[in-house]
Order: sequence, then C-alpha cells, then structure tokens
Amino acid sequence: MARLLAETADLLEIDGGDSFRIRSYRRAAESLEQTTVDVTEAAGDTALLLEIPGIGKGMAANLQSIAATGSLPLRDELLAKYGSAILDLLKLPGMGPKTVAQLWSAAQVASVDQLAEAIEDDRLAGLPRMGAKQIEKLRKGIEDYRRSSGRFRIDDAEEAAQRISAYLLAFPGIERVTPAGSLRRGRETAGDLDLLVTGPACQPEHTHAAVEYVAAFPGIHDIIAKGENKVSFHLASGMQVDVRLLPSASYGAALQYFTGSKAHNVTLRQRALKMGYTLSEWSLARLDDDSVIAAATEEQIYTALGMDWMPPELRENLGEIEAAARHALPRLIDLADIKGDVHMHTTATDGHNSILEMADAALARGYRYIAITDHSKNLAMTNGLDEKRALEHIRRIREVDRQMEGRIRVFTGIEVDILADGALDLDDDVLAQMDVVIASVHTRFEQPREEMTARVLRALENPFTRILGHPTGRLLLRREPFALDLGAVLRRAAELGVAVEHNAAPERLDLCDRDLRLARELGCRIAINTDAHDTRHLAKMEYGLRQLRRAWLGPEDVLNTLGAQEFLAALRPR
Ligand code: DGT
Ligand code: CA
Ligand code: CA
Ligand code: ZN
Repeated sequence: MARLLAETADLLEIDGGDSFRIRSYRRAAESLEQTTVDVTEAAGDTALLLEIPGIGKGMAANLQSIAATGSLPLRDELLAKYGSAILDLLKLPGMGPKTVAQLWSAAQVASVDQLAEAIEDDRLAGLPRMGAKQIEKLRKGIEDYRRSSGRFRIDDAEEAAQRISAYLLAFPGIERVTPAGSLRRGRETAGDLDLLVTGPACQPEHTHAAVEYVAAFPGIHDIIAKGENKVSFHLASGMQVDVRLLPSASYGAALQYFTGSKAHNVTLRQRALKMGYTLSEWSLARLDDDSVIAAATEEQIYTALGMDWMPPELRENLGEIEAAARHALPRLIDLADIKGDVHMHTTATDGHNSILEMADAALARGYRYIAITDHSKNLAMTNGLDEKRALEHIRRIREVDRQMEGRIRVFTGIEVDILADGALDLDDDVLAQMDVVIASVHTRFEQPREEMTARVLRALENPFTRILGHPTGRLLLRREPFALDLGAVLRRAAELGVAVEHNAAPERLDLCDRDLRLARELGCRIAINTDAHDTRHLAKMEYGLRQLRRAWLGPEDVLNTLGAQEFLAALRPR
C-alpha cells in the first residue's frame, strides 16, 4: 500500500499536480511504512484508519480502495497516461520527477530504454539542465541500472518467500514450504526465488489441485510456466518465483538439488557417478538397478556420498566438497555466538528510538552489550553531533548504562565521518572519551582511487579510530563500492589493530563475503554490526551472519563473540 501511494505521489509530480496533494500522498506512504496498525484489517473501519498519522478522510478512502481491489484509480489513470515504465526512470541517479516530466514532454521519453535511445540519438542536447556532463552521468546511471535491475535484495526476497509460504501452507496436503536457491545459500542478492513445496498434495500424478492452487496466489503478476509439478510466475515487483512440488520422500534430494549452487551440484554429481550413483531432485540412486540409496534428508544424501552435511552458505564449490569428504568442515559462526552489537543510531541523530529503547531491545535479544554510535556533525542532514552535543550524548549513554545495572552494558561511541582529506569530523579530545569510535565515509564517494585510499588510510592513523565502518560504501543494487585499494586499507588496519566492520544492513552487507575472506587472511579483526536506526533493525544481524558464514568465518574470527570486557580489551589499545 505504501508503495502504491508513493508511486502515485511520483506520478502526480511528473504530471505537474498540486503540491499539497503530492505531499499528502507522500506523507501517507511514509506513515504506512512506520505504522504498527494492521492496515488491511483496519480497512474495514474508517475510524481506525484515521488514527494513523497522516491519514485523512480522502486517504482513508484510497486505502479502502486498495484493500478491496488491489489498486488505486488515480494511479491507474496516471499509469495509463505515462506507461508503467516511466517510474523506472526515477531509479536512475540524480533523476527526480521534474526531470522526468521534462524528458517526457520535450523528448517523448517514458522508459529507461527510451532514454538510452534518446541519448544515443543525441536528442537531449540543448534541453535545459542537460549539459554534456549531466548526459554522461545519465549514460553511466543507465548502465548501472541495467546491470543490477535483474536482482533483488535478500530482505525483499525473504519477505516475498514468507508471504507466499503463508498462502501455500493453507492448502490441505501442503506440509512444508522451504526456500532454496540463492536465498537459502545466503547470497547477498537473489536473482529469483526458488520454493520447494512438499506434502501429500505433491505426490506425482496427483499434483493437479495443488498446482492450480499455487497458480491462484493473489500476488501473481503473470504466470511464466505451469507444468506437472512446477509453477513459475512474476510478482508485481518483477521478482520471479519458481515453485516446485515434490513428494515428502524426496524432500532431501529436492532441497539439495534446488539449493545449488549449480557449480556445487555439478561437482557433487560427478562424485556420485564415480561411486556408481546418480543424483537427481528425486533421489540418490544406484546406476545399475535404480534402487534408491537416499532421498528423504540432505544428511542421508551427503552421508551416502561419504561426506558430512554442510551448511548451505558453503555450497559454492570453493573447497567445501573436499572439506566435507575429509570431515574437516569449519565450525561457522551463528547467532547464538553473538554477544553484542556496536553500531546503532538514536533519536539524537537519524535513529527512531531512544538510548534506553535500544538497550532494552538489545537486552531482549539476549545481548550483553551494545554501543550507541550516532552520526557526527559533517552529516548535517542527520542532525549529526558536534563536540558539545557529543559530550552531552555520552553523559546520557552512561546514565542509561548505570540504569541497566549490569543487565546489559551500554558503551559510549560515535560514528564519526571521515572528511574528504581523511581527518576525522570531531576533536581528538572528544573521541578520546568514547569507547567505540567507528570512522566511516559518507560523502565525496567520487574521489579517485589514490585519493580515497589515502583518505581512508589517514583516518586509520588517527589513534582514536577503533573500527572502520562499512568499508566500501556500497549500497546493493544502487551504488557501487567507491574506488579504493582495499587490500592496502585492510593490511594497515590489521597492523594498527583497527577492526573492520561487516555492516549487516541488507542494503549494505559491507564488506562482502569475498572481502571478508581477504580480511581474515590479512589478519584483520572483524566486527559485525547492524547499524540499526530502529529497535526492529537489530534483527538484521542474521543477514550479515550469513555473509560471515559464506566467508567461512567462525566465532574466533569475530570480535562480537567476546564478552563485554573482553570485547573492549580486544579493540585497538589507547
Ligand atoms: P539466483 O537465482 O541467480 O540468485 O541463483 P540460484 O542459485 O538460486 O539459481 P537458480 O534459481 O537458477 O537455480 C536454483 C538452484 O536449482 C540452483 O542453485 C541449482 C539448481 N539448478 C537449477 N538449474 C539447474 C541446472 O540446469 N543444473 C543443475 N545441476 N542444477 C540446477
Ligand atoms: Ca534462484
Ligand atoms: Ca530459479
Ligand atoms: Zn554509516
């Protein structure tokens, strides 16, 4: 619902609509993102809807229309006029509704493809605010967009998987829905969603009713293929979903097969052939007489192949098959190992909750410590802290720490900006008073590689820098990592004892799995943090842990597995 309202606001703005009206749609969209009211349920009761901030009578009627029909007449009208592809233009960097409106009226551009064409044909030159530099930036933006638009963020994929599973499990005879593919392997993005469905309704030759039920999922945008035991469709978001139905007796074989990766499966199948077996989504069977060796569980399959079962995160054919055959798989880090989260924001800057609320939420997760690390003044749009406010803030943090009476430790801290020249944004004597100083790049991403590398290296040299925050600055599917000699940075961090962060926010996952492996090889200390801006974000730890597991990291490789005192002692000494 929030997305439909936000899109309507964008379309109205492209259409040159009334600014008051545009704001009311945008405000309502933001409000719906935040509300704890179950809006679908509240749709039956106008008074309940009116209790949501930013929702007036007119907007309540819109919500009811969406709840009843799945669409909004005004949005449909505008989409009919401009075409649905026009909204894609807004995903290009630097592109706002005003520019889109201009492109539409002056150059008949209504999609990313048409924009690429218009640039190719030199039809934009001469338009207001369309200099050579701006056009070059658009060209680059289109390239990035095309490269990334085929994939989806892991949290979006997981949310879709949960929604579809809830629907499927309502069908009698569907007992289990298991996400497989890249989502189960914990890859940082998913190309499509693979769901394995098992239960009595999935017996061969009797799958017809279940297949029809899958194909009737209300969120389907279009059906790509429908077969005996398989349905593929698109959701409105463009995400492809592959649903496979198999009997419970084949659960293990099917899960192994559809989890992949392809490279892992190919190597595994060769191993099976050498042993006189054949491996399929139905079973591991003997080549000579087709008799089934194993099928019901993954453990049975791997064991029959002379291996230990292995966590899906390892299945990329990067040595895990050999390790499993030697019974030498590493013990991977797990949520139960994590004792603290040391990067989070509060209402002092751009977070949504107070220090106390963050501490309570962390305590409820069973953590022994957190650090409050709000932004510094250079990030003005977040109301970043200057020296004076930073000092007041650490007093308040200490107060909450006392108030918690040892049930959880609340460390003082800051996420201090690394300025363009590598200096830190706050005075050393202020940084000296903080337990956890995270230094991060938030501005001037476009610096050339040598400049950026020198900048980050200088920030590491500051004796108060204890953790390097989101080291490459990437935003998944939106912003490439900035140009940086990461090897040089990691080597110096290791020498100085500065820890490097894995930022577990699903839009960042920074460092990526590959670079985490590099960081360990170079002897870096690693901290995993959620960068929570809301108590609910603390749960995002799981997304980051999957990346750590993909990098083969164990509890001994990660600082937050230490107790509170040990953690502080393991940070760079003062
Ligand atoms: P994605 O969707 O690009 O994020 O990556 P995956 O790994 O989810 O790939 P996908 O959806 O094409 O296939 C899911 C799994 O199914 C894959 O990891 C292994 C298995 N699979 C699919 N097609 C084949 C195939 O042609 N050969 C083999 N051996 N396995 C396949
Ligand atoms: Ca997939
Ligand atoms: Ca697939
Ligand atoms: Zn940051």
